[in-house]
Amino acid sequence: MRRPVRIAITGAAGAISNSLLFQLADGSMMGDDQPVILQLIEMPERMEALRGLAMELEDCAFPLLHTITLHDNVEEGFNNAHYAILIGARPRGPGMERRDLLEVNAEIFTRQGKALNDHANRDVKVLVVGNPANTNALIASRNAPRLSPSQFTALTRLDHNRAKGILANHTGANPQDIDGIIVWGNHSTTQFPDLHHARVLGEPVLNQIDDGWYKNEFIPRVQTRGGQIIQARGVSSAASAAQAVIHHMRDWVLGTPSGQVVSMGIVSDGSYGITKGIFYSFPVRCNYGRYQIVRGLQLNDFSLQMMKTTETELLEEKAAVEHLLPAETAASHENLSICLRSGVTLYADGTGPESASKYLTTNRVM
Ligand code: NAX
Repeated sequence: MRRPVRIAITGAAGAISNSLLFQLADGSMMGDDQPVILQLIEMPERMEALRGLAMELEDCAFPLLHTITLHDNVEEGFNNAHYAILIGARPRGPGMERRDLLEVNAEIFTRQGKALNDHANRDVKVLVVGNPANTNALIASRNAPRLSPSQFTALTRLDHNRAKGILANHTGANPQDIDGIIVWGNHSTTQFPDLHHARVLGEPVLNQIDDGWYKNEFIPRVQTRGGQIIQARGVSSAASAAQAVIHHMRDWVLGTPSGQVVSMGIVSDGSYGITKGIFYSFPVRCNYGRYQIVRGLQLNDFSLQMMKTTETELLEEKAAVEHLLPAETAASHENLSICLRSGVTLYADGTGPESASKYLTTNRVM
């Protein structure tokens, strides 16, 4: 049996976690030979609900569930975590402007970035789910100077999966026969679900669907899907979000299936002309625990315009929280090459390369 890995989850008693935790415990994310330690984090007033959820997890008798720990603060909850899934965030309240929402969440993610920096495993992989996810990822990452920006990601896989599901339904194809969908930009209504590189069974999708349907129905449907679900259900997407978290982390850790492209919110290195240092959803492939942006795609004027719109929104979000971003981490986010770290895991017991750092210097690309 392999050594257990530590997975920290904030917002652990919420709706998304309610679906997610059972999949984490049954091996869906890390594989069916990887034991897990779940470090569950909630607000103090939700600890009793969290205790109930932990009892349910125990009652499933999952062979891979090594330990569950419960925490009412992130400093303790992130201790030695190899993976951190940041779901807890403040929802928009009545009369709250978008700027207010950005500000209250900025405080939460500033603290979480610092706690990851100080307490998590040096090679922690972080996924931000709580909204506004891209900008929350930026804030957390900018507050973690010891970690590489490439260790932080934002969830746009739900948008990617939504695009695939809706397209599969429209064309009658099986979702597994569709590849090359890209979601560019922000996890918001400005995102650009791009089908120009998508194929069904190897054939370009845009040859098989009506351009009017693509531009006037498909794109807005994917962009506003979250709102449509809230309208219909009265609450926001939960099970599909949990599934997307599993897909995102499993691909990052275990690799994307050969040749497949997925969408991840990651720090921009300037690819495709996107401003460096913001968290933007790009097409990526993953292997050996690292992701790489798919390069060399031809983009037409329509795509470039759509990508610009969502980039502009992210720049506005960044401007609204600029005063909370430490100046000392600006350079590392805009010049990735000076701060990338290896993907080697350092265990809390001191084994790992740090003890041998005199002989081992690592600056491998993550
Ligand atoms: P819930 O309201 O059901 O659960 C959130 C939980 O987080 C609550 O139990 C709350 O007590 C806890 N929490 C709040 N602040 C916390 C903090 N600072 N530390 C620890 N715990 C904290 O929301 P849920 O439906 O689970 O959604 C959670 C977040 O995901 C929301 O921000 C939501 O907007 C966002 N989403 C993001 C998606 C994405 O694709 N990126 C899609 C789904 C979802 O809308």
